[in-house]
Amino acid sequence: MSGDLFSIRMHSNLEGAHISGCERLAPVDRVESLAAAMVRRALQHPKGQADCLSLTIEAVSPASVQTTSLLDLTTIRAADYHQGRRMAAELLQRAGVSALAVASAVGYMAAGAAPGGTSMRGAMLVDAVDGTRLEPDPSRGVRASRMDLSESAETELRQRLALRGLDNPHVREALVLATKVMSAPGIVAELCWSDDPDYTAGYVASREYGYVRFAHLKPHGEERGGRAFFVCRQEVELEPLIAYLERSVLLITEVGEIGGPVDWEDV
Ligand code: PML
Repeated sequence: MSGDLFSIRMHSNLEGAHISGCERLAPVDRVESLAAAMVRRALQHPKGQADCLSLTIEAVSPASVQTTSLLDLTTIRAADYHQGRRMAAELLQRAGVSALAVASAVGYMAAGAAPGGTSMRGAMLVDAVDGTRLEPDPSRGVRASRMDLSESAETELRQRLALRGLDNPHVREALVLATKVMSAPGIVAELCWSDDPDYTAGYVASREYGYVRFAHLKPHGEERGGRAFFVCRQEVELEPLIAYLERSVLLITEVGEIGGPVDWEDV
């Protein structure tokens, strides 16, 4: 990726409820095609055709771009979502999240974390010790934003994911987002499962274990999903943390390991 970058961000709603969102960082010659793909995606989403979508395209100051390496990815075999959630909960605790905070986040996500029991547009911020929710707006949540792969890292990642049968937008976008989240000071771990009814997978991300995915973290057909970012409040103030997640610009230039499916005992 060369030249100045643009941040291209889309989010869409249907009857006031969040449907989809995505974003890229790209040089000017790719802006038009990426923006068109985002509009197509909002209009062809499995949750329904959006009736309102917003697209933001803005230049990014070159001096503000930080670079990093992608988290390593591992898949753990899970027979069903009950087993997947048990293993995800155990992994979160190994990463430093209390059992209380895990139970709190899983409970909110399973019930629909936005007011009215729908999925949030962004993520919950959850205190990693006592499980309280910290995000200022429980409907919008906090969005990890302004991050992407360089073109060469994207090519490399797609080749490595394809070898594992994982080269799809869910995995690519979630891995990039989790990498940004785990680069934030004061974040202990992240839990996510998809709000796409046809996609049952989810993951736990942490600095120690990387991006660990489970094929099933929810039942098929379930629309309630989302993200919880677990925060160590002793390490960080909320305002600068949210500013970092939403506004700092992160370009991922190196790809990590893409490991094959393993059993829980091998983690
Ligand atoms: C989403 O796209 O809605 C979140 C996807 C999370 C899991 C992605 C994966 O399969 O690793």
